[in-house]
Amino acid sequence: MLLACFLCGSLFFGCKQKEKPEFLFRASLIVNENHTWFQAFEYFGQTLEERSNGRMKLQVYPSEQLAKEIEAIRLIQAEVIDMTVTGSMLNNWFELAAFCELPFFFKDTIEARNFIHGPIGKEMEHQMINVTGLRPVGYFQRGPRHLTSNRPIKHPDDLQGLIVRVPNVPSFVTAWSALGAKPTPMAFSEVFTSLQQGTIEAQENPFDLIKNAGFYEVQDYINLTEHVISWGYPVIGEKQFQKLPEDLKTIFLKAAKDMQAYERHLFTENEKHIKDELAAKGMTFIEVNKDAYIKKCEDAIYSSLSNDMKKVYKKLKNP
Ligand code: CS2
Repeated sequence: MLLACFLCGSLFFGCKQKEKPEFLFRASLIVNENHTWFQAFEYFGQTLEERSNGRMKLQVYPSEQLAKEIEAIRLIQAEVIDMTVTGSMLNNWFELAAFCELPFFFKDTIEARNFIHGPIGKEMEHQMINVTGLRPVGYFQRGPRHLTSNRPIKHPDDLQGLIVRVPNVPSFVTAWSALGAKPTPMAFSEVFTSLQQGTIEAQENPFDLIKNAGFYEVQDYINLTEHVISWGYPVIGEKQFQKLPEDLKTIFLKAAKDMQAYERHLFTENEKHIKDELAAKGMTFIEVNKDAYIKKCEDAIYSSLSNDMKKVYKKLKNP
């Protein structure tokens, strides 16, 4: 082995070059190795390497090991790392990103998809590149977000004062405050321990993340609030992307397209049994009074928007 490396390194320069890629990307994800995003990124890495003959490689870091979501965005901007999956967190940089996860806004994934492919979705992608320096290279559809807790919460009146962890996204804080809870922004990787220690009492996420992070060990109920229909964008730093020669750019974008299709397949398959799996882990599902939830927070969400955003909101609600 040593001899082989020696020969390879000193005699056959080409062989050594193959080991060290021209472009090594590092991706930071919030999820662990069992999640569809991680598996899709691994697949993406293999595809990049194969199709570029080893000129491009990808290292994928799970569970916020490399950085929390908001730090990952900053590290990509600083060119320290290269990729992540993000969405509404970008609301901390530009307003339009709030639509990625605006509570009780999209009714279903069809509405969400029309938005993504429509003019405002395109404008959002444009702003992602120009304002935040992150280039979206596809999107991952997500399941609806639900509230988990240790007591049933059918009606917003049941959640008075409940300490609910939310991602660090302004519209979540607005919505959960209006509903009567105490929203606490926190990084995803800190949620499990905080639930265990009781510093927070509840959290909200789609079924896949509830399972992936093992929240069933510390939460008994899933209140079927479906309060957010959303998606996430796999992104690469724009500066990093622009450093690629044209042939590698083409390979990169095509591989990203294939990753999106692969993830959609994994996601669709997973959604078929995820609810049963969570039930088998001991979680109880609670039907909620969704109208009461909507009524209690929609005015607050609308009022928190800027005038420009209010116009977009109205236009999307009444096309
Ligand atoms: C996740 C995030 O932290 C969480 O709860 O579900 O992906 C969240 O949706 C985002 O911050 C999106 O940018």
